Amino acid sequence: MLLSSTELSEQLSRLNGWDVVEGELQKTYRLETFPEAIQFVHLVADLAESLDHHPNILIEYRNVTLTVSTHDEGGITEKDIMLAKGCEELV
Ligand code: HBI
Repeated sequence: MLLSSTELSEQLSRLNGWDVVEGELQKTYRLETFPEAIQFVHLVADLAESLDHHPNILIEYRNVTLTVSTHDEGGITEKDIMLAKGCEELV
C-alpha cells in the first residue's frame, strides 16, 4: 500500500540523505574508491535479493545512486523504506 505524504515525510526524516525524485526514493552514496563502490553495490544486491525488492543502481566511478519504488504499487511503500534503511546499515 502506498505511503501517504505524511507517512513518507516522517519516514524521510528518519533517513539520511534520501529524497523523493519523480515519485521514487533516491540517494547517491559517495564512496572513497571505485572498488569500494562496486563492493557496496554487491552488498546492496544481496540485500535486495533478501528483501525481494530491487533498486535501480547507477554506478558513476565512486558514486552510486540508488532509486527505488514499488513497481507493483506504482509508488513508494514500506518495502522501499525497508530497503533504504537496510542500505544505510551497509556503509
Ligand atoms: N522491486 N523495486 C521493486 N519493486 C517491485 O514491485 C518489485 C521488486 N522486486 C521483485 C518484485 N517486485 C516482485 O517480482 C516480487 O515482489 C513478487
